[in-house]
Amino acid sequence: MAWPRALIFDVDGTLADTERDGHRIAFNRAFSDAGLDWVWSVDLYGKLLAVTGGKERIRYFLENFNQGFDRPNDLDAFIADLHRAKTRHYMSLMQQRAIPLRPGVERLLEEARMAGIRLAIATTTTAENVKALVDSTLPAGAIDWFEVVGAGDVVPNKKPAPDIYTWVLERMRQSPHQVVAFEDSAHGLEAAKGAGIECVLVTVNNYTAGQGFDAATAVFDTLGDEDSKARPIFGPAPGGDVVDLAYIRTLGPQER
Ligand code: XBP
Ligand code: MG
Repeated sequence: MAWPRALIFDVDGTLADTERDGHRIAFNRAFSDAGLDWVWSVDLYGKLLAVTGGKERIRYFLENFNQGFDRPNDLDAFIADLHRAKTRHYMSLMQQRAIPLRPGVERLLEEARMAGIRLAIATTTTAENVKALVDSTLPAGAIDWFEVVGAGDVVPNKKPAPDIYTWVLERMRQSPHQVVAFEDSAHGLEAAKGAGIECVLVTVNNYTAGQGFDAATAVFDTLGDEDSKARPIFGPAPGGDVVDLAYIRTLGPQER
């Protein structure tokens, strides 16, 4: 049977560099709207990325970086409200096309579609945010390229827990041995591996470049495109200049 059967993509940091100039800005706008004097700098945000999920990240901030804050009685509701406002700001940033896709993402998605390889998403962010990013960066209706979108709170435990990958694999009725996962972070890699996915390709970014990726199949700076070669950091290098299906197929079980 042809391998791989499906490609499963993380979103934040993998499809696009959304954290620093997307999510972080949206959090800060939501804080400001709520009359809070919290400002998440680029450096602080890097520390807060230790925790995935926006609501979880706000709570982690309060527990570790803002212990003096006079908490409201219903902290859960307070965080949920802030997070809803943050999602609105994030979606409006996407509508302004604030963040492009990373090099090679659209190329590989198109190649997989032409080859009849199934596509899916496994992310910690909300489904609305995924759609807003896809709508702003790919042709109209491209959200339907992804058969399954596993996002946000559909599972109780976010990455590095394997739950979101397991959820997506179950809905696709796909064995983890037949898919390739694309990630940008150590948390994402751990989640994919935890769900039994053997082939995980990592493209690092400024926030994740220093993390440990020994369990990855290969690590690159980007997937590479016509005018920007994929630079291999770890694992087998592609024969060509980009991460494409010809390269991915060499990573399949029959070749190992
Ligand atoms: C993404 C995240 C998310 C986003 C914010 O991780 O950690 O928390 O930063 O999204 P991954 P929400 O790329 O591993 O999925 O605020 O919508 O939760
Ligand atoms: Mg990510």
